[in-house]
Amino acid sequence: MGSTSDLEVMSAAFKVFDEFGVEYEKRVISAHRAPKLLFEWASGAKDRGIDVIIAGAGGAAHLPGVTAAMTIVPVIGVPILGKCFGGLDSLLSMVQMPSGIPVATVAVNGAKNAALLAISIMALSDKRLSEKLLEFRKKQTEAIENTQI
Ligand code: RP5
Repeated sequence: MGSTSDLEVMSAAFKVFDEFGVEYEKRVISAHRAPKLLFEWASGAKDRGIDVIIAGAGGAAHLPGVTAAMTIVPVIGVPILGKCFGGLDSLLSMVQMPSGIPVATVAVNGAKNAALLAISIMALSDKRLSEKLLEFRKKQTEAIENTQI
């Protein structure tokens, strides 16, 4: 994430990974305030065995796009709701990536879905994770079907 101010929103992703037993790195690295660190971290991600990167940022939210430019590891962007424009600034910064460097962008503050999407990607080559994801979906469906109001 770009700032510690993003931590509360991004914590929804950590919760999902903890529930699924997925290991993750949790870092604050700003594309604008610490570009050299971002380069070192992102360019080495694949060799460190990272399968998917989730980048949450607000405002001029370049973090996922710049990260995606430095690695072929899939990058999921989480636009963070900031003080202006209802999060549209972050959303458009991420979703309007130029052709050739994709960022899979989820909803504003959509950290939970970012984690679930990352798990879907990892589940393609991980049977245990695939089974857990199917179980999660089953329980989610049952909860809706059994809802009484
Ligand atoms: C972005 O600017 C961060 O991702 C954060 O969402 C936003 C504001 O950062 P702070 O000023 O709170 O550090 O880089």
